[in-house]
Amino acid sequence: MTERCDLLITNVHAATMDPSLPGAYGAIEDAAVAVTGNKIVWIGPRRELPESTADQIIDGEGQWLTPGLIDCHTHLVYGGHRAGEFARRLGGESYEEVARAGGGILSTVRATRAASAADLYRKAEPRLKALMNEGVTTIEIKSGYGLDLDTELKQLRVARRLAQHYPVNILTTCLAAHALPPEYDGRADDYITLVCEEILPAVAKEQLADAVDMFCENIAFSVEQCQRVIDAAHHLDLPVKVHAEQLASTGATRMAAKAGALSVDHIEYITDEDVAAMAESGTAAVLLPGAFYTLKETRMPPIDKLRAAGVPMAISTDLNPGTCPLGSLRLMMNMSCNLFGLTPAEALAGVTRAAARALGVCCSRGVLRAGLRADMVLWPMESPDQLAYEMGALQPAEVFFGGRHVTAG
Ligand code: DI6
Ligand code: FE
Repeated sequence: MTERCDLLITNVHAATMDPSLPGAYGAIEDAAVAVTGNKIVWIGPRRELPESTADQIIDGEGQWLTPGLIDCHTHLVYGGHRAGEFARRLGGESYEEVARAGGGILSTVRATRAASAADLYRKAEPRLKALMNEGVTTIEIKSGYGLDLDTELKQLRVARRLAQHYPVNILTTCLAAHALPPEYDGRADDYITLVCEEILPAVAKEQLADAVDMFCENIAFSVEQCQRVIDAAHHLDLPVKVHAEQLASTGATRMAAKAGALSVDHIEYITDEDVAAMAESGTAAVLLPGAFYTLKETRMPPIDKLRAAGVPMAISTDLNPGTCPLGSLRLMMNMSCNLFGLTPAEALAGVTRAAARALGVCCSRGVLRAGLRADMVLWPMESPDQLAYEMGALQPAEVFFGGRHVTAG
């Protein structure tokens, strides 16, 4: 019997990233991929392809096919910019000093509160497109530059609206516990009460967030305050993620792991016990080398220990106006190798399979496998190692979003 599918791609090499296949890339040389609807229905060596007919057949011309890239940690909906702060930091002021002087996150909060939803949408579009143009098919977007009910809702609605207009999956995260708004100065516990009792329930009621995040750091919220946010999120059936131990060791990672968090992000200052706790809970590590680079940090996340413990290591841009105004996930792959010592294959896993884990969507994407979404990128390259190595000239030849061919470039 002849199988029928919507799309058949032949004459490609597939970097499936499927850990059940041999090799770091789970590579299938001279592969074929069959797609029906928005899913992969068959993938394997071309010579094993069952006799098939397809509405559309694409000759991959010997290029490489990867899963669509996933940027699992961004703050790409915001008002204003912080080029002035960049100059101050170049002049010697630290990120913490700028933040404590009322700049940093709070300056973006002022700009985001002042912006209309239409302004925020227009400013976010080129950031989104920059990521999409390099083969990103799933993007997480956080709020956290509102710090009041209306502006948090405004940011999340803009993120949801982007998803309606662009061929990309957008997952949204409420990061209302990002910084203490000026009107709550000296009353952090009261602000956390507002987050738990008003902002999160309103966000959940409108189904505006797929997860809840928090900034657990000496310049932001304490472990105790973050635990309250976690409890409130769980009460609303929302999974949690934590910005943890970027600037100091705080215990945030252990708290997050104990709560079964999807991910802990940054984690430059984690200890051996933290790594063990993550391995036990299945919490993913999200490495953000662009923020490390921008802040000229010197303390590295403990990559060897994470690797040895089998903790999934995702890589993301952290795209935001303060610590990583760098809208390129491919550049982050390169930085994760050069700055953190990941292999090129770990870098690709970090923006596919592990990033899907960090978002809690690994049952639907992140590897090329029958039954998963046909989010795929065809790259004009001879080796998948080139993805972490070669910036600029190497661009996707084709991007498929849920089996649909979307214009690349
Ligand atoms: N960690 C970060 O890297 C960003 N937020 C956070 O909690 C930085 C946000 C900013 O500086 O605007
Ligand atoms: Fe962040």
